[in-house]
Amino acid sequence: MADIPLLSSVEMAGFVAHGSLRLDAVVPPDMNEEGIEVLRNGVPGVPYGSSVQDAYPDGSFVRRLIELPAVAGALYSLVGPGPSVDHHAVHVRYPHEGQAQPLHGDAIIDVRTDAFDVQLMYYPQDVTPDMGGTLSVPGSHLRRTNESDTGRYQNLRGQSRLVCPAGTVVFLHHGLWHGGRRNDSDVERYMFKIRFNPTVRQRRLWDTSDLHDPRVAENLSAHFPWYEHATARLEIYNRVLLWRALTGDDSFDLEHWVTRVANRPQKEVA
Ligand SMILES: O=C(O)CCC(=O)C(=O)O
Ligand SMILES: [Fe+2]
Repeated sequence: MADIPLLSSVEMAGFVAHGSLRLDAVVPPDMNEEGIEVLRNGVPGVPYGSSVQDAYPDGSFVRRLIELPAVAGALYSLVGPGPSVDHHAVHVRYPHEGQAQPLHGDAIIDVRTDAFDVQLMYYPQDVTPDMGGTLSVPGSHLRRTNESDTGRYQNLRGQSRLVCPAGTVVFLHHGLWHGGRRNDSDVERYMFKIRFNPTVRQRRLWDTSDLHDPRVAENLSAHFPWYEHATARLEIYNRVLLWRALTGDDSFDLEHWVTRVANRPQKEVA
């Protein structure tokens, strides 16, 4: 995969900790202009499990979007070659609509620890602070909740309300808590989302040449302000499980937490 820029291990570790990866202004202005029109006109649904080739014909806007090198490189690093399309949707936040979408995860029931789907979110316009950018809660993706169970939470410390330049693409782990915010501006805010399912094992699909860079462990240890003192350790624990699955290195650990819990000696006393 020499022709697309793959993520580094440091970036992958950042994704495993945050549950998202943001690529600012990676879509060029002429495509963004076209993109707004495409989203305004609506993008017809495709059957669950469609291949990218079937869902988005060669040369179509969406196909060109996901073939942009930075987008293709990130997608390959996260879910590998040939992902299938779970579903896609155009999300519009309307001017002065008066309410936000409740916080939610898009997964209904999903307890996988060794695989994940990603959601590509594409913003063709500049998203200013009053336009209802997508709110997300860093580090929430491994705290397993079912879809809208988090809807009662209004604000969490350290939450991130997206403000971004036109042409920004964000990749979300399927479990990340998020929701469209209230649009207090005069313009419609557009976003196009595609959920991708991996069709290969998600193992060392990125550029692993920096696998032992100390920033990998540093990124995996990231703390987020909304975490409880004790339960925060469970987030780190779950990240270690995911990192082990992604790298195949079952000796990887942080603070010996997974090692301790994995210790079930089979040796009998003689
Ligand atoms: O509009 C947004 O920013 C988010 C939309 C969304 O998450 C959804 O409808 O599932
Ligand atoms: Fe959503």
